[in-house]
Amino acid sequence: MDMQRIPARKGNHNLRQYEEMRASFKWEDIHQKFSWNETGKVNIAYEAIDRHAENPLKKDQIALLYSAPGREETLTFEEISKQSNQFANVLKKYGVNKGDRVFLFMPRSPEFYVTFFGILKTGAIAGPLFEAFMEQAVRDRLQDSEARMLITTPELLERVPQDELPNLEKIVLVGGNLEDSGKYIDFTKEMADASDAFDIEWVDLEDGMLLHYTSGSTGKPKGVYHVHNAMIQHYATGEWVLDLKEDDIYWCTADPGWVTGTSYGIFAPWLHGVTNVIRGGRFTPEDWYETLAKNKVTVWYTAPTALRMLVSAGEDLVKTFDLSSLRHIMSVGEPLNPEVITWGLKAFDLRIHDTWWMTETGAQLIVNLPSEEIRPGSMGKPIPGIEATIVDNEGNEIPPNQMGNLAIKAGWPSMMRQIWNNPGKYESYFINGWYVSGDSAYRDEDGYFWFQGRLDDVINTSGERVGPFEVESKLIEHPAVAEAGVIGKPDPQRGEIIKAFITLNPGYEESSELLEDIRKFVKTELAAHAAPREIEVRDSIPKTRSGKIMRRLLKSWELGLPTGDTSTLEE
Ligand code: 6R9
Repeated sequence: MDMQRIPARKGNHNLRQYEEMRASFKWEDIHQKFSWNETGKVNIAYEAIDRHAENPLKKDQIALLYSAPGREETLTFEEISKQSNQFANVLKKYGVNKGDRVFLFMPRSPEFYVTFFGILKTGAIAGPLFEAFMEQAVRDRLQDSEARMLITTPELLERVPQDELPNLEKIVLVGGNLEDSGKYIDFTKEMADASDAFDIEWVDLEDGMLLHYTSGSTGKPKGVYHVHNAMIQHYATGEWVLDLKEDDIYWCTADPGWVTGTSYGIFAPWLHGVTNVIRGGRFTPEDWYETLAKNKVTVWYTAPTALRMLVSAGEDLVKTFDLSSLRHIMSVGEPLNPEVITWGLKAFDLRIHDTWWMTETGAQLIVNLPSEEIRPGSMGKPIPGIEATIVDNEGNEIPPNQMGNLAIKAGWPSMMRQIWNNPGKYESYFINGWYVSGDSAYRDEDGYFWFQGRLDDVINTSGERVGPFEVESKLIEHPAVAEAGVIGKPDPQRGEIIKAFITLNPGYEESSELLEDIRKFVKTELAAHAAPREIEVRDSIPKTRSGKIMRRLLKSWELGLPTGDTSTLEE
């Protein structure tokens, strides 16, 4: 087969239909599919869960097919609906109102999904956090969002610096056996007392629903604010890109602390009423295949890092599992290597469809559609309703085959509506009516987009977005570290690894113990995925005259590349 072009397979629509949609589709066309068409009021929790629970033919269908080491459980649409009603009543009892921020900090578990929808049903804004976050990461997010309530587990509680969170009124503890006292609310006990009927808070399409914190190249992580309206695009891409049909068994491997784990781990599948596989815990390649085989997964959404891990595990392993149910695979988060696509054709006899989008975009924008030819190495084309282009630094469109900044015509349904508490930052994303992504890319004559890299210093390690500034700030909190500069270093398995350059304070000598101690410090205070895999001690860190760390220069040195313009380098 010609690796440059992988022919289309069958999808929900054929190519001609997509081309027609690209020419004439309007997002408003999707509105008719939802109840707000009549009432003008909406709640994404109703459309994703309660709507199916009200349907006699759907209510007993398994919505959540959960497994983790030591725990297997299923929940039907009716069960999630009732349990999230119960939890919404608990939240109301403790004074949660529309617009309040309620955060979730716990492992993937049935309780995560129940409490998540409970939050949305009250009209409050949900803020999911990665379970792996350590104290500093938790503090930054809860402080910035002024969260009133947090749902967590007794094990994770020690990472919540309660003294420094004046707005945090209550903490719901899932698991354990705590007496209700003062700040703590016992989940199990409260749920047992709560009614499973709840008057859902009907909100406007533009009302807030979700805050996802994500990293930029400077400053603290920023709160990307999404509204209920996003569901229009979650629904549409669920049909076009995920290719969902009602009897699908769908698995998205992403954690809900990441936008992929909410938009495509929660909303898109359940808006379509499919059975959603959730796998908790850490995985080996065997676990991945077993999850696919045992649950007879039909549609699978994963990431290049995971796929590369499977490639390394070899073709013999995949052949020992019955994966005959699988019919559609997608990837997101990092560039999808053509080698992985080639391997997918051999291992699964399926194409792997790349999808491009960001926390800020809320849903997929540039994709390989099932009925469209794939050009390995390209992210594909914009979905219907989306206009994408390449712009220069002034926001002017540039011709095909020239590299520039990937930009999207502002105004799509799932676009972020705010950066929490930071209107200036929000404005800085837009120029001439374009949302400018910060990814460099080019577009070929046929309209396929080709990713080239990040234009800023943001690191993408195993698909996780890490801001160098956060890691540098943490590093210099270590008593031995005077200054730090952090870069992403290319890595065949992880995309990039985090490499830190540091200078030491007087009185400290370089040793492998010290470097390991510094690494551990970042790991335990910030997050495991943010800990540098490599640390290099230097006499100085290159800085501009205005004192900014020149990460670009560090990177050039690391890669043995020309250093370019160093005129702003401090002597
Ligand atoms: C959904 C998500 C966004 C950044 C984005 C880009 C990179 C995402 C990609 C991709 C190459 C793809 N990225 N998808 N790079 N090919 N298909 O990943 O959100 O965590 O905010 O990251 O990830 O650099 O700008 P987020």
